Amino acid sequence: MDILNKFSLDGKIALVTGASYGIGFAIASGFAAAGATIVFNDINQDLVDKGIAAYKEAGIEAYGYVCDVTNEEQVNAMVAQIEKEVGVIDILVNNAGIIKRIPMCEMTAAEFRQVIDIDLNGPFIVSKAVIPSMIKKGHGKIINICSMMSELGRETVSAYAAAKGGLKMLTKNIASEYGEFNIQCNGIGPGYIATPQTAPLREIQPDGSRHPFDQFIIAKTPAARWGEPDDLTGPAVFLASDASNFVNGHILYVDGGILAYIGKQPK
Ligand code: NAP
Ligand code: GCO
Repeated sequence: MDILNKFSLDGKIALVTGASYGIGFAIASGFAAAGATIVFNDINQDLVDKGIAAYKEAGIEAYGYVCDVTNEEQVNAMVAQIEKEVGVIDILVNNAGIIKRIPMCEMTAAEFRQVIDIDLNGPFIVSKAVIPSMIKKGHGKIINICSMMSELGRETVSAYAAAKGGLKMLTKNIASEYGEFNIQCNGIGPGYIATPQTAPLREIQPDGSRHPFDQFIIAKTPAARWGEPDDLTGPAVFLASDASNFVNGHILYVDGGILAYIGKQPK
């Protein structure tokens, strides 16, 4: 047996949502390296165009679509267009997401709802759109991008933690409800990754020192570093491939050990 073949994505079509840049772009690039055809969406044409150019620069001919994952009509139309222009989606990564860092009692209900809508309702809407064709095809892989906040809370991220905690359980429920159709649904829980979403937490201070939160994360991470988007590509290829056909309803934390560690004692 050539065990590496189990990790091949040759002939597979992968949709990664919100993947013009950041974690989604890295995961899609890893899928391409494993042989998959890459399809992605983002919220406006400018981002999609920039994404297509970035994929092209990386030697990847990606298909890009403008679609807001919270809009069921747009999502259903996008999936139908993908199936017509590219083919049936074999692998879905629900990556699109936002965060709002506001103390809960200062957050409006509208702000809370917006985070839940994108980070939790979005994965529901897109998964619901792709599962019927996966059932017809006889297989499918769904990977939900969860978070440390699927397990832990912290100040100012109430909506995000609620969404990512819900996404963990949506992952387990999709696994439970559709496992019999040879669909595996798992999550990836990244630790703290250096992307535009976390840039505010890593800003160099006026005195030239590292952001206090940056120092905190370094002390909380056994690997003593922020993750890079590329750290997620191997785990994502594993969960998208035949190598994980009996892994279902699992959240794979790719966090450098944060969840295992009480944190380094301050000097
Ligand atoms: P990012 O840099 O902010 O990228 C998020 C992407 O999602 C952007 O392209 C964004 O487009 C897109 N998006 C936002 N709302 C959308 C919508 N309604 N429909 C379609 N696309 C939408 O974030 P990231 O750091 O790469 O994170 C990607 C995922 O990983 C998110 O789910 C995040 O919660 C999760 N995550 C991140 C970290 C981390 O440390 N960075 C750790 C754990 C989990 P716009 O530019 O237009 O907003
Ligand atoms: C924050 C960060 C985190 C990361 C990630 C950790 O403000 O705490 O943005 O939420 O984005 O989700 O796994």
